[in-house]
Amino acid sequence: MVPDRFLGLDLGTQSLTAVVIDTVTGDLQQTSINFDQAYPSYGTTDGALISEDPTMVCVDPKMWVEALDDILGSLARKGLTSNIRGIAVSGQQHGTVYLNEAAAPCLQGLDPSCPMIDQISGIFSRPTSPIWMDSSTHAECQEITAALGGDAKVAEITGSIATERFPGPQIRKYWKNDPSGYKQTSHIALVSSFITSLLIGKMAPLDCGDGFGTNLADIRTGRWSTEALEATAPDLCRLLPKLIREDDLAGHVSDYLVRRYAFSPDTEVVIGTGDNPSSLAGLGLLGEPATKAISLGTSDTYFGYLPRLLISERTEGHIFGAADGGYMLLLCFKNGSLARQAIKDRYGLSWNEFSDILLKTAPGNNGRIMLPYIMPEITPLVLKPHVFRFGGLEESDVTANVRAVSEGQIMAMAHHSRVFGKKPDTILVTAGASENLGLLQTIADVFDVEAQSFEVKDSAALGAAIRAARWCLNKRGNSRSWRALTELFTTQRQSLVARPRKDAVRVYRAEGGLLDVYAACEGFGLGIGRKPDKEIARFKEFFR
Ligand code: XUL
Repeated sequence: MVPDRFLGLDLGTQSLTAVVIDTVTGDLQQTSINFDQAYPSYGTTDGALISEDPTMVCVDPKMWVEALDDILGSLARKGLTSNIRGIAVSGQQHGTVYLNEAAAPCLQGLDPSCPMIDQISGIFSRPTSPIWMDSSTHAECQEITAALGGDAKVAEITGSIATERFPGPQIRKYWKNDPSGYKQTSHIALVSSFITSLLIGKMAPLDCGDGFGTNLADIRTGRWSTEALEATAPDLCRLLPKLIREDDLAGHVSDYLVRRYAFSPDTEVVIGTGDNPSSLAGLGLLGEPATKAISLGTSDTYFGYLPRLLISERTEGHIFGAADGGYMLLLCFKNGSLARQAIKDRYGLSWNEFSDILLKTAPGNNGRIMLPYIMPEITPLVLKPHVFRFGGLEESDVTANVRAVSEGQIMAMAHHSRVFGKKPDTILVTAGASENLGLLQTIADVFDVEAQSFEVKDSAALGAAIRAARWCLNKRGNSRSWRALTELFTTQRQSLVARPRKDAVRVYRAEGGLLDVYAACEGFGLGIGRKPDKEIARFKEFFR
C-alpha cells in the first residue's frame, strides 16, 4: 500500500508537537520538543518568560523558529518527509509576532544549507512576542471598550469583550509604548500564521479560528472590522494578514523545506489555525454541538461547536471560527495544569496519588473550596494572583487541598459554561491530564454527564493533520467527513470513561449544593459578594 501521509504541527505553550498520520493505514506517529529542556538559553519556564510583573508574559519567537527546524530535521531523519502530501499548523492562540520589511524577502530566499535561526534574526521589529498568558493590557481593553460603546457591543462585533491577552489590546499597548517599533512593523502575524509563513516562505493568511480571537475581526462578516481597527491603533489593516473564513490552501512548502528536509515540492500547506479550533477538528466535534470538550493542558479550556452564532447578549466566553466555516465557543482558565501541578508538587505527590485521592475521598470536600489563582486568571478575570481557601481548608491537609483545587477548577468550568446554554450530552476530555481518572470522575459528577478521555493526547496536532488531510483529499475528489477521519485514528484505542454517580451529582448540583457554594465563594473572591459563610454552613448541614 502506498502511504498517504499528512503532517500536523502544534506549537503549544510548552512544546512543539508533530503528528504524522497515514489515511490509508490509520498509522499515527508523534514526536515532540519541550522548549524548556531543548532551549535553556531562552530562559523559559513552562515555555514562557514571566516578568517580575506577573501580568507580563512573552516569548522570544526565535525559540519557536529553532524548534521548527529541529522537528522538521527529526522527521526527515526518520524518512517521514518525502511522502507527506499536506501540512497544517496549530498554534497557541492570541500570541503576536511583529515582523519588519526584511521578513518577506528573507523567508522567500532562505538558504537551505544553514538553519533558519542563522538567517532570521533581522526580521523582527519587536524582539519578543506577548503570548496568551499575558494580561498586562487592562487599560487598553478599557480604552477599546469605551471607543466601541461598551462590553456587550465589543462582544457583539468581535465575539469577545476586549480581552487582555488578545492581539487588539496587545497591539494597542505596543503602539502606545513603542511608537517607533510599531512604525517599523510591516506585518503582525499570529503564532499559527507565523509558523505557516516559515513553511511556505511567504506571509501566510490567517483563518477565522484564530482571527476571531483578536478583538479585531467582525464575526458576522469574517473580515477585519473597521471600527475595531480604528479603536485599536492607526493604519492597522495594512499590517494584518488576510483573513480567511474556511480551510483553504496557504501555499506549497518553500524551496528551503524541499532542499533541506526532502519534502516534495508538491506538498500542500493548508492555512493554520489556533490550538483550540484545531483540537475541535481533532476531536471530531465539527458539526457535533451536543458534545463538548475539556482540554486539560497548560490552560484548561471548555469548548464546543456552534452551528450558528449565539445572539444572546454575552460578556463572558469567546466565539471563534471553525474549520468548516461555522463557529466554536470557548472558555479559558489560565490556572489549569499549572495550579494542579503546584498543589501536587507542594505535597510531593505523584499524578497517580493525586488521582487516587480524588477517587477515594468524598465529593463536596465538606464545603472546603479553593480558588487557585496562582497566576492572574482569565475566567473569571483576576489580575492580582491570590489563592483563596474557604470552609476551613487548612493548608496542611493534603487530601483536602487536592480535592479543593480539582473541584474548584471543574466547578469554575461548570459555573461559567452556563453562558453557552444547556449542558452537553457528553464531554470529551483531552490533553495532558486527561488520563487522570480522578479528574475525569470529578468532571462527570460536577457536570452530570459521561466524561470520556480522548485517546490521543495531542488533539491539537492531530486536528492540524486531519485538517491538512481533509482539504487535500477533498481536492482530489476523495472527500471524507471530519468524524470518519478522526475515527480512523482513535477507535481502536481503549479510552477511559467516567459516568456520573448519582449521590455525587446531588452534592454538586442540588439546590444549596457545592456549585452554589462555589458561586458565592467566587463572588467574594472577585470583591463583588459578601463572605460565603452562610452558604458553606448550610452545605455542611445538608451534605455531610
Ligand atoms: C484560548 C487560550 C489558550 C491558548 C493556549 O483562548 O488563550 O487556550 O490558546 O493554548
